[in-house]
Amino acid sequence: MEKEKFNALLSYHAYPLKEMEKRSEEFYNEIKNRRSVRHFSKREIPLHIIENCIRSAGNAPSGANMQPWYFVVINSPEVKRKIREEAEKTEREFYHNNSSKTWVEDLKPLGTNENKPFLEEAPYLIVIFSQRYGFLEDGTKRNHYYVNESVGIATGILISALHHAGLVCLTYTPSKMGFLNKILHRPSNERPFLVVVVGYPEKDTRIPRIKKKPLKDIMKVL
Ligand code: IYR
Repeated sequence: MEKEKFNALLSYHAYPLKEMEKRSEEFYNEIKNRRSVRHFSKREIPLHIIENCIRSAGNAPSGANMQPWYFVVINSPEVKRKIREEAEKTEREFYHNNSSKTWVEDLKPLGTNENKPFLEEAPYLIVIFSQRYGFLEDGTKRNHYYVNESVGIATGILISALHHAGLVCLTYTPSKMGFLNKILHRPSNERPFLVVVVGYPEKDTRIPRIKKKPLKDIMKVL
């Protein structure tokens, strides 16, 4: 290892076991209360809170540290309206024409349909793009690696950061997403990955009666 190219890990902080146990439990107790919400209050949120959450997401690990993500934050009513219009078009197709019966059936417990008023009601939409490749200074292509894994991890951190800040969100995947490049003027090396709808929950909002799998069903120790 060429030592001079590496830094000391000054930011690492070890805790005594008792403290670690407590912290892991506290984090679980906080994150287990995260729920996706589909009805948002129109109350605005200062942009710098969103910026901090995206800074957290941008700290995610990624294949060869290529950081193959881009976040478009939308507060403009006009842009939200365009997104809603196009999203509802593709969802009408999904729910009424094209799609697999089983898929639509599997969504019944969530109570979703082709109407997406939250796209205009929530104060922010964060559209996450994944970059299939990047560019060097001279314009030549630069490979990106494990793009979906990397952007998925960054998205998970973003969702956790929003929840930690006291906000709610919805991870929304329009049935077809190509229109997002057009409306948001993103280049062809970028693919829409996910829309994160962010805000405060609407007063008395309801959420689906769903359960998370218990630990015994999601892990084993060898
Ligand atoms: N995009 C549609 C359908 C949909 C698909 C999945 I997978 C969900 O978890 C929820 C909905 C919609 O958002 O209505």
